[in-house]
Amino acid sequence: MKDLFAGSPDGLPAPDVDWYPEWLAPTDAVRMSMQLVDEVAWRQDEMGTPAGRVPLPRLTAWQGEPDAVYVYSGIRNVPQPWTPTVAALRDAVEAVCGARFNSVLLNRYRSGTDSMGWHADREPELGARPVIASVSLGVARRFDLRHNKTGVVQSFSLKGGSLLVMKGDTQTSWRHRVPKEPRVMGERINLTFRWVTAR
Ligand SMILES: O=C(O)CCC(=O)C(=O)O
Ligand SMILES: [Mn+2]
Repeated sequence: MKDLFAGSPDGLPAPDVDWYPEWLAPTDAVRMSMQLVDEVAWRQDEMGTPAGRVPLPRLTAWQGEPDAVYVYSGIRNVPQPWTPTVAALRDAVEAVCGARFNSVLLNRYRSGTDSMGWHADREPELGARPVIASVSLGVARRFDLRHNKTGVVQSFSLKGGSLLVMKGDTQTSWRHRVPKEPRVMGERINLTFRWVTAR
């Protein structure tokens, strides 16, 4: 058990993340969110539940290189070509992370009642210890990371212009979610840049 808590000053496990709360200038963040609303082919996907197929509580899009196909929540995502604002963000994120990304999942939370449930990004095509770079635009939303073994939760407020880089064992040892916050009114767009190995 001791190893779990190594390197954390308060003795609690901590996710392996790099956090840049003010990564983009506020004016750039606002401009980019407006551009993304227009230039991205947003779609309403469905997910299977015991009660049948229901719409996902958010809009999504997938962009990347043509061979970066991957299956997410049972959905086979063939990427759309990079659009200009997404490609610009990809280049900037690659420079900060010192890593390459060949695809991005975009999520558009239309209001606080849109959300994403607990999950880890553990698809085989992402590899064992993926670097996933998460850019947020628009209104701030809570992002929870929960440690699998201890149940410890670390929460972030992912405000517009922030960058959260998840790496190391974050996907194998933790789950994450964007909970519903019914009082939040505005829109949020999140981009998670990934490297996908073609199957
Ligand atoms: O919207 C977020 O901050 C999280 C998105 C996410 O977890 C994902 O795309 O897998
Ligand atoms: Mn995720």
